[in-house]
Amino acid sequence: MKKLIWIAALAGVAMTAHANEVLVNTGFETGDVSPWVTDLDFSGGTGTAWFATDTDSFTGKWCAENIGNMRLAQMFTPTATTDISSISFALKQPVAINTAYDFIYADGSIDEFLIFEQNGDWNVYDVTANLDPSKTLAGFGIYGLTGTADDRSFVDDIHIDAKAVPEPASMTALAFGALALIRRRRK
Ligand SMILES: [Ca+2]
Repeated sequence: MKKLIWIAALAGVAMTAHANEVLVNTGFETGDVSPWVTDLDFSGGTGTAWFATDTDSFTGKWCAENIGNMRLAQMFTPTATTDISSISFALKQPVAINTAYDFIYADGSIDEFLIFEQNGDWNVYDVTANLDPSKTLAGFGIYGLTGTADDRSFVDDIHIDAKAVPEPASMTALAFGALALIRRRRK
């Protein structure tokens, strides 16, 4: 009985640890933003592109920082939104949160959403519900801001979790099970 409880506990841990993470370097703990890139700049050339910093973080030691309004983006293996279980990120803008994030779809379209918040501290946003259920997600982007007394933006723990797919071994087991059923029916 004790063993069973342990297995259940371990399974629970695995489920919350982003086992099927679509993104790479989700928490910037490499000390670098790569393979994230600063791919758009609406700061008129006055800002500082996204970089890794250990002066602040939501978890771990590092996060990504931007001064000005630029987009931090990462492209990945296109994944049907119906295969995505959750998408979330932690964001902090010292004065007031006033930003946008992009769902970059495989068909070339971009859905942009705005966030306004007054507390100026770290907040976690679960934006799963905004995914278009008819599309395939190929990238994610998030923006900094301009026009406040402190135009810094910090992001951390950007997660896109895919739904668990059966492992090849269990797929084979399923296939054999199906074959056995078919054979039984034919008899
Ligand atoms: Ca981190």
